[in-house]
Amino acid sequence: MKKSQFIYIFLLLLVYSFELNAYAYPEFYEYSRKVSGRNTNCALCHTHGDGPEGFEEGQIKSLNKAEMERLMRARSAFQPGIKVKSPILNAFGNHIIYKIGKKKFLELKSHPENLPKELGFKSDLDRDGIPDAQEYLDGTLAISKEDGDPKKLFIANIRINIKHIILAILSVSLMFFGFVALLKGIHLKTKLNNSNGGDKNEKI
Ligand SMILES: [Ca+2]
Repeated sequence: MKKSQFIYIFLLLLVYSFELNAYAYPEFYEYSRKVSGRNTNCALCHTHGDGPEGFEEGQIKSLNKAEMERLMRARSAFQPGIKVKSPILNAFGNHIIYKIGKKKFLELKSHPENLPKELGFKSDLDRDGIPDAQEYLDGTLAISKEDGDPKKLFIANIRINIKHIILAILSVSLMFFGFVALLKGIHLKTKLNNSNGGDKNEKI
């Protein structure tokens, strides 16, 4: 057996042993589901909506050697500040590991309500105006700008486009006042013409 094959099999066994003890951490999406009332699932943080266990794309048994190594690097990132790119996690899942580290993340399993506070409300991965931590509480995807609380998306869109909205209102207002001024001008000219016509008739 080649050395690379041996390493690959070793990594597989290591990952599977981890999986037996830690399957997708449902505590987090269950908490999100409870507080939001939305039907959230593993897709909150994982590449695959059914979680990491399985043979499909984004699931552990489909990973090649390079992906397996990335997975192991992510799983050993116990301290915060380590950039990871786990193939079974989406950008939000990877951001959680980067922001708080795997150690803190595991501690939060018994207190998933504290995850937003630990993450903070600055990061907005999909740039839809709703912070990642808030999307966790809302049960929406932090990696999809189409997925968000409608009212919050509406307000966020107004904030993002406020300059364009003000410019549009100003343009419409100017057009309106310009049109009114034009009508007044036409009216005055017509009145003046009628008045001049009347004077001429009187002279004749
Ligand atoms: Ca967002």
